Amino acid sequence: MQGLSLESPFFTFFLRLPEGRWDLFARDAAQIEEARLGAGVRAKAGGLRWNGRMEGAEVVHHGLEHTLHGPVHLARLRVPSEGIAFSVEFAACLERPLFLWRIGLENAGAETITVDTIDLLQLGPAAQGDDHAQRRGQATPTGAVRLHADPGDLAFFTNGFQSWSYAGTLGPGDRMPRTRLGPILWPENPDTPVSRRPGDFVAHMFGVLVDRTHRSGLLAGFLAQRQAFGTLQARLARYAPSLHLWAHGDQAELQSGRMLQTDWACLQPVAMDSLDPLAPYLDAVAVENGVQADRSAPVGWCSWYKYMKAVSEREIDSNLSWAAGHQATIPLSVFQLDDGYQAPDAEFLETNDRFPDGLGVLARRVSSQGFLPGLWLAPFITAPRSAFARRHPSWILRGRHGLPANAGSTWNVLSRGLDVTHPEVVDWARRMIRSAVHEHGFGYLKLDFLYAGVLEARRHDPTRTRAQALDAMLRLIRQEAGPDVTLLGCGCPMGSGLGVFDAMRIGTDVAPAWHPTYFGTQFFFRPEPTFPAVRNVLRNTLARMPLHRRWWINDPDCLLIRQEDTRLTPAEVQTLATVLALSGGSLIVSDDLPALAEERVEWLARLLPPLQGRAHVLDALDTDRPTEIVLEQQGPAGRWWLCAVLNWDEAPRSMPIDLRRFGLPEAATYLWADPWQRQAGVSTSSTLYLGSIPGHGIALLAVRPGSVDPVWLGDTLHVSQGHAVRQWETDGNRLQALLGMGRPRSGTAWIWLPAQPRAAELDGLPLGWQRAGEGIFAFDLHLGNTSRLMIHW
Ligand code: 9PG
Repeated sequence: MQGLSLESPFFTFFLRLPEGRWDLFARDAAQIEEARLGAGVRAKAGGLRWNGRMEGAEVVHHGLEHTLHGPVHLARLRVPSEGIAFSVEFAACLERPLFLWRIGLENAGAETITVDTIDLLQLGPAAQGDDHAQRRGQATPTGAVRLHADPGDLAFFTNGFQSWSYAGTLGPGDRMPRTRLGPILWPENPDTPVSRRPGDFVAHMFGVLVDRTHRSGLLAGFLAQRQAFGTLQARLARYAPSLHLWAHGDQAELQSGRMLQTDWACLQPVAMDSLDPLAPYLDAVAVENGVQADRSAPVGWCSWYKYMKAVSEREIDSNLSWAAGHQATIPLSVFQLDDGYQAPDAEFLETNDRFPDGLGVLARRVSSQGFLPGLWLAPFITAPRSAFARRHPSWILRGRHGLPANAGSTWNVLSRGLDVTHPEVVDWARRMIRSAVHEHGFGYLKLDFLYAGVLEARRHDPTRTRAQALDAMLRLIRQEAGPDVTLLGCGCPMGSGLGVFDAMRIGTDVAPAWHPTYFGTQFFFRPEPTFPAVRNVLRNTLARMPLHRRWWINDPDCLLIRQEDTRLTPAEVQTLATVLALSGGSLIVSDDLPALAEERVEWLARLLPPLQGRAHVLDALDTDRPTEIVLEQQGPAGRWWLCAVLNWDEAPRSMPIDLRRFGLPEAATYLWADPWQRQAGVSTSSTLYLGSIPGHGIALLAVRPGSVDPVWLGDTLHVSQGHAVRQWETDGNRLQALLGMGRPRSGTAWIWLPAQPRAAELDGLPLGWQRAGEGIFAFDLHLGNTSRLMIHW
């Protein structure tokens, strides 16, 4: 058989020529057979399809090459076709389990053509009634993807198009979550068919097909979204699943002699039970996009979820004074004004009469109190009848028939998107960023509704795909802002934010209710997958946890910790607080700070500073209601594991905790503490059976293997349950420890001791204790910046 092959320690690849079909065998895992490429373009004379055949293909290169992703075995082919020269590259990474490929389209004819889709992977039968597939001439069955010789229970992890879009794992009986609010809600990625059939799913940029029985899977996606947005369609037919991966050409014009090359497509075999199953792909994306996610997570306050559009200077001031007055115990750093300050006919950064002093004065006031001033901007969206829209009709994105493209019903009107390829829009956006940062002094910008720049529409520059248009604009924004400003992307097509944003919203808006609620009712709204609600925020935060500190700092949206003006039960607030804390992402509280009850201030204090690292969600590839989260910690008092178990049910539930699943080493005994329930214990079994977890509640345990020496089990001082310990020394029957969070803190600590204590002192003063379990003693501590603890037994 004619063809070409590539080998790596992870894959064997074979391309048949001239058919252009290819096979990929991952070691002990997924197999792909007879995959093929394709492309659709339009010329004056009509549509043109390349069905992936490689007649007359010339192999331009076949050998070792060094890339950003390490050494690869690479094959580069040139495939002439009617008027188009395709260049196709396949690369097997030698040092990581990644297989990469991409397609270039060069217009070799004299006339301009437009690009429809570029198909990188077509496997399995097309879904019945799948117009999209039919349009791509793909109604006939093509190749196959197999995860296991004897297929088990399949599922699909879908990544949503933009920040607010659904992300999570769905099974064969599930339907692709979609809104019932239609065009009222923001538009999703255009040109993406969303099937109503169970087991038929789409994902954006990447998705993962898994076999839940055999615990293995296959990730397919793109390493970047700079050239074209990418979509993955999956159908979970047990014996003949389908995968289609394509790049959106968006009808961008390709002039004679011009080339459009897709971002790298990527396949990665997935071991579902490894702690970090998507790591090779996620790391490669970071490298490909030059991401540096080394900043600390933003911690602060945001005006939106308490005041919404009615926010005024007075409320900013009262919260600012509270935050300044509590700086010693509640160390916040960012203070961000959200939507609601703009003048009704604002062109630029003019404020309304609730902000008589203007933004510059406000920013200076925030800075002078020691905070980083933050500002919300939505540079690519406008209300249809705004003065702004009337002044700049040519800036508004319009569809084929000249009607304005719908950007969703943002503020109770169907809003409009701006053409980010229009030089005047570019200029205006740059001036606005420059002014916000360099004239007004905002060091933190939340850039919102960014998807509105990539609506399906005609553009001033018709040669750019939507992805290219947004990419260019966002990079200019970063340039204007400068490297030091913290940029948060929101409502942003996920891949476009890579290498631009320090932080990225990774889910829908939070709200002071578990389920979607509108004007006090859940009726009709409750199933909404992306309507503001804690449930929806938690789902996306858990699903997109592994992106954190790889692609950017994840922003799970704000913490609502208030006790009033909320429908959240105390258990639900604890769940939100715990998941946000474990995510390690931005920690922005959005309450009326002076109105917080003492207990809630105390809960907030425990979350600061944010945890380092990135938690693992053990069942995120199994379900969109994952229950198990783990984050390993280390400090002077040794190693410990933060293990959280989430109860999605309304009713209380007891949930056994299998510590081996959480990665704890074998041990004769385990010691645990549970700060929310204020309990601690010893277990001789590696499965913990605690009392029941409240409805929508969470158990957050610090777990450590037992020892013969004293053990710090956990505490209510900090969510880490151990970082208050600075030094920990045992000498005979005496423990000496240095404790402190660098600020005054009070709380309870649970300590295991080899025997009953005889005396304890904190900073030289006698300290009492209570027995809290077998060998476990609870100490109420009032710590200074640092304090000395001494215990005798
Ligand atoms: C300000 C808010 C907050 C929030 C953002 C974003 O479809 N909608 O009508 C819709 C409205 C608001 C919204 C998302 C969707 O929220 O996520 O944090 O900044 O804008 O208007």
